[in-house]
Amino acid sequence: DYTPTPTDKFSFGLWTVGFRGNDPFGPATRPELDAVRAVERLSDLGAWGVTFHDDDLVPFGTEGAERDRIVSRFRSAVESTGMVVPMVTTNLFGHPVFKDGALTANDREVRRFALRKMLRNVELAAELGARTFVAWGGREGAESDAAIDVRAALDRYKEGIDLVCEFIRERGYDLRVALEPKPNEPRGDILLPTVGHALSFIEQLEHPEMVGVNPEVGHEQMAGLNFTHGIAQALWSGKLFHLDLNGQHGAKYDQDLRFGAGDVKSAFFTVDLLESAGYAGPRHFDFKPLRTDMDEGVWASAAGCMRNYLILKDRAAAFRADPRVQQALQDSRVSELSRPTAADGEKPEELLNSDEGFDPEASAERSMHYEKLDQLALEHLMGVQ
Ligand code: GLT
Ligand code: MN
Ligand code: MN
Ligand code: MN
Repeated sequence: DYTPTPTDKFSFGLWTVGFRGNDPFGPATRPELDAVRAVERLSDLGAWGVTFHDDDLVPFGTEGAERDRIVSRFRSAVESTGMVVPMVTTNLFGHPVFKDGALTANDREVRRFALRKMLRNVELAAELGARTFVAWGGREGAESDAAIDVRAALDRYKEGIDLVCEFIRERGYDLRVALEPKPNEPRGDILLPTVGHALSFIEQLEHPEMVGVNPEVGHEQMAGLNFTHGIAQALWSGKLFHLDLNGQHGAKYDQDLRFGAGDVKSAFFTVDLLESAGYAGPRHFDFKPLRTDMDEGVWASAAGCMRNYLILKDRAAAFRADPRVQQALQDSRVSELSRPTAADGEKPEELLNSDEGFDPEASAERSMHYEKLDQLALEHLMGVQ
């Protein structure tokens, strides 16, 4: 009946249900949400985990006893509800000090401050048992190409992530880093704009095995890309450490709709991939409840994310189990792609000289039957059996 339980591994950022509705044209429409209430409500709804930015929990600049009090109050709520903190991330974009970036700010003092903030937050992440440390560099970028030396910025980005990894290793923490790509917003252009850019960057790091990606549905779609293909390549590379599920309608501002709202056909194939590939990580939602709605809408939105995931999981399973689909997949020769192109041990020289009597004209006349296959997917998605 699509009721989530902790075994579904659904997690939410404090900043999602805590979003107060402020946008570039108007202020907050909802009051502040207490972190303990967020944990309790999410747990009641069937969520498994809660994630946060340092500043979501402990307001920027809060130190000493007050900080400790806030953290221990939160930790008690997490423990008493049986929730976990699978991921922690750092706010390196909100305070005006980060207006020109954090790890890649032109001002070196800002970069050093950003790293201290990040390293302190690594300590907190480890203290709360998190296994993934997300790094979203929303302010790492530029509006003018005259204002940034991109190659130097990538050197500094690498230096920063390398220092974080070195710190994790020296402290012996069981923590991996996940970079979150985004093409633009809030900067005109952001560094590491897509999953592909991030995967290539990771190969240049000192400890590439410690770093993966945290792709967000809407961020890839803002760039006009296929999110499902992006996470498929991350899975293929062993780099899908975490992910941000939400909804987006094509190339426009970052909508952060609840998961399933937006491109629902893409969401269907995303869930189909995650479930069939055996992705074992958190199903993390990064969305913003609409600013038109008050408290009950916040929880309807959170519940909707999980319910939509479970409905799509059910639809995807029905799609895979349907004998008509299995026949259609066979007619479309989808599994033939898993067969290597060369024969076992075959050399390119042998392939070059192989004469199989292949007739390109006859082959070109064969239909792939994808229209029928895609229609079956759509009908399962729409609930027509
Ligand atoms: C911010 C951003 C998200 C990131 C968060 C992690 S912060 O809300 O819009 O996409 O996942 O830093
Ligand atoms: Mn995100
Ligand atoms: Mn987003
Ligand atoms: Mn966001």
